[in-house]
Amino acid sequence: MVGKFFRKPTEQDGERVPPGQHLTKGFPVLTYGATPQVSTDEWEFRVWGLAKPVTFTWSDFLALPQHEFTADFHCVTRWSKLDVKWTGIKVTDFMKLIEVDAKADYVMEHCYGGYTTNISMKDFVLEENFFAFQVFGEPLPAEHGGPLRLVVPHLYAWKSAKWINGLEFLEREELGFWERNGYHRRGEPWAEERYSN
Ligand SMILES: Nc1nc2c(c(=O)[nH]1)N[C@H]1C(S)=C(S)[C@@H](COP(=O)(O)O)O[C@H]1N2
Ligand SMILES: [Mo]
Repeated sequence: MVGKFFRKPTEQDGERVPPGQHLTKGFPVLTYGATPQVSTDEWEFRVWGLAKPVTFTWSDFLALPQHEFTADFHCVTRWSKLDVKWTGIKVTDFMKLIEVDAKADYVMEHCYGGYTTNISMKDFVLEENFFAFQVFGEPLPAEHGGPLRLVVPHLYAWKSAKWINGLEFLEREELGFWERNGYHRRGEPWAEERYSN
């Protein structure tokens, strides 16, 4: 679909657009189901499974070092948006707050609203991954996952859980919502890991 909202990659950014993707200048909203409305007062974030169980509040998150991130965003439905500007907290900084069992090789991301998506520890615990609470200098709108979402730039955006409210650490891989419904367990855009075999 190349038209009003989509443009062909220019030569310059062409090498940043994974195969089978089109650039969009807008910022489409891709949500399965209703948009949860969660205030920062009631917001909680839980850790469980192969980790010491603990619950964090909004102020616990805001107390962590805050950074600006610029990242490209690739949806498996074939749109990509380059240079999204986010503000948030590094996954690696958050991980310093929790005690995870050495046997935990996988993580299930849990969200308000019930969405889940799975990721390996190798793909999750990276300097470039972050929890975002602002986009383009504004508080993250509810439709884009506010108050807080995960962003995992190197995988398709369905791994970037909106309204994330928990991490479940696992020894063996389990499948999240889209992964149980035919999508790839990992979802690396450059390898076009779109669907499970
Ligand atoms: N909780 C939750 N997170 C989600 C989704 C969802 O439906 N629910 N959709 C995913 C998909 S398929 C994409 S492409 C991105 C879209 O993010 P956006 O709506 O901010 O563009 O969020 C991902 N995270
Ligand atoms: Mo998506």
